[in-house]
Parts: sequence; structure tokens; C-alpha cells
Amino acid sequence: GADDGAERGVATKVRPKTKKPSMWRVILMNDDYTPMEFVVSILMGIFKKTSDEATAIMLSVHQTGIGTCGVYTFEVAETKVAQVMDAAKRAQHPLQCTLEKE
Ligand code: NFA
Repeated sequence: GADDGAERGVATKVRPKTKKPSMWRVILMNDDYTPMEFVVSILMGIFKKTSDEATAIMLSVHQTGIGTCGVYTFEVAETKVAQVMDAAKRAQHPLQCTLEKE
């Protein structure tokens, strides 16, 4: 096991893992067709925003063209992107969502 000397002849090194995971921004893009209420429901359901937070993010994306839904580790971020794209596809809205490294 660890290098406590209890197991003769097997040397293993134990060192602390110090790497922080890289963080990934989940980005939502504006379009002319996805209903505002659908975007708000996505932000509440997938990104756990309150109604007020979701409305503010949706309006910011609507007005600027792009916005951040949240920042997560890669696995969480890519899962959320897939959930958004799946929900948009099922509802036949052109909403686009992507990842970018922080
Ligand atoms: N621009 C869309 C509309 O006017 C709303 C929207 C906001 C779409 C944010 C995508 C992202 N219905």
C-alpha cells in the first residue's frame, strides 16, 4: 500500500494532488426564434437559476447576443450543454449553447 514500510519490497510514492480542475463557461447564444419563456425555463431547470436570475440572463443574451449560464468543471459543463441542446432540439427551437474554457 502506501510507503509506510509495512510491505517490504514494494515501493510506491504518495504525493498530494494539487491541480485545481480547469473551469468551463457555458455560453448561450441569441437567436430570433426561441421564445423568451423557453430560455428562462432552461436557465431555471438546467442551471438552477431563480426566476429573476434567469430573466436577467435571458434578457442580457437577447440584447447582447451572448451570455454566460454558469461556470463548471468540464464534465458538468458538457452535460449541461448536452441537456440544453437536447431540450432545444425536442422543442424544435434553434437555441445554441456551447462551452468555453475560463
Ligand atoms: N431573441 C429571442 C426572442 O426574441 C429570445 C432569446 C433570448 C433567444 C436568449 C435565445 C437566447 N424570442
